[in-house]
Amino acid sequence: MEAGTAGDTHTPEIGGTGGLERATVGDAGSSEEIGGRLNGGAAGDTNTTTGLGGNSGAGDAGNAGDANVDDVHLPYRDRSNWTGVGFFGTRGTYFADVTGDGRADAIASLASGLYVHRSTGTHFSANETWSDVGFEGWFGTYFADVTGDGRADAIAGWSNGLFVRRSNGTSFEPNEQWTTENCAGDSTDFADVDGDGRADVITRLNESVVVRRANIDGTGFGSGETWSSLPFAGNKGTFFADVTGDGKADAVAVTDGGILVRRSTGVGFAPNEIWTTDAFYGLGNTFVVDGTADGKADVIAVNPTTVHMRRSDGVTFGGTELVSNLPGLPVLRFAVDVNGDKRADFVEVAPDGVQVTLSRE
Ligand SMILES: [Ca+2]
Ligand SMILES: [Ca+2]
Ligand SMILES: [Ca+2]
Ligand SMILES: [Ca+2]
Repeated sequence: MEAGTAGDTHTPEIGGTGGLERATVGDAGSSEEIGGRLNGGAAGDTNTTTGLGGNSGAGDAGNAGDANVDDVHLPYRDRSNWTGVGFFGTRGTYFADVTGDGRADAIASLASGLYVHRSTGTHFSANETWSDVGFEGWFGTYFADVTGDGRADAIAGWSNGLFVRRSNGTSFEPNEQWTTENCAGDSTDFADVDGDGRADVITRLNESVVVRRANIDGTGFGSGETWSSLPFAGNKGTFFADVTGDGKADAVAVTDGGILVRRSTGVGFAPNEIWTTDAFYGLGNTFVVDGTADGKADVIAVNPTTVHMRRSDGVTFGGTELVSNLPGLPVLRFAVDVNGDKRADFVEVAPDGVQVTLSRE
């Protein structure tokens, strides 16, 4: 039996695929689905907010020097349309490397299935059907490499467990149940915290942070381990990314009073370290991703007309640098490497297509 979506067979309490979509991104559009995917996010998509950082309040720490910088040398400059036409999934739009070539691909989740447009490094190529049934979770749908083969797999989070459909490079294989535990919390993230090349599950709860590691066989998640017996949260964002460059994702809390890091030891998160003593976050988005290709994730703050970065040197985040003065589009935005040079690029899901701003040296 093709197991289909997790909702169909495993979560009667939620009521199937019509259930909640709390963590699904990009679902603002309500237009007809195929048209939405192929012919444009149109009005629906423009209602999507610029996201995680929120648009209220003060607190952009880094506006110094904008007017005098020679933008020719900025790392993020020209924007180009990688799809030519509007692209978004009514159940979610994602960017992850499902083919294993180092370039993040574009993924649209619709009720009818999962659709992939491969990155060529210069554009997203033609539509491919990777699943002819819908696949989404109640509390979240994710794309991360949990099997360790370099290809991001599809993951659906339900109250009765996590369901994985592994990528084989050309499609998502049948549904597998990887844990029977509820991994929902204040947030659920997938990142490789123990450095074995497989993304693990990180659940933040009111009183702790629980990790379930992907097993060495690539067949399931282990039981819950308490990696922090204290809560961990940033009021401007909480992230799991390798800021120290040892291959293990660390915990990063971005707050309006500074940025805290708890290093992964491989078996837990070490005590808090203060990596910035001043506020640094974006009014549009804040990302903790490697913008410099040194293997250490940096903090990138996207504001309405500027983007700033503070580089990780492995022990702290350095001074604020202007990296782009391209005004951001008021659409869903991602920071992910789409051309395989190890530097995160900006990807904006605009009504007329997916706009990419590549990073460069
Ligand atoms: Ca995989
Ligand atoms: Ca792992
Ligand atoms: Ca870096
Ligand atoms: Ca790149």
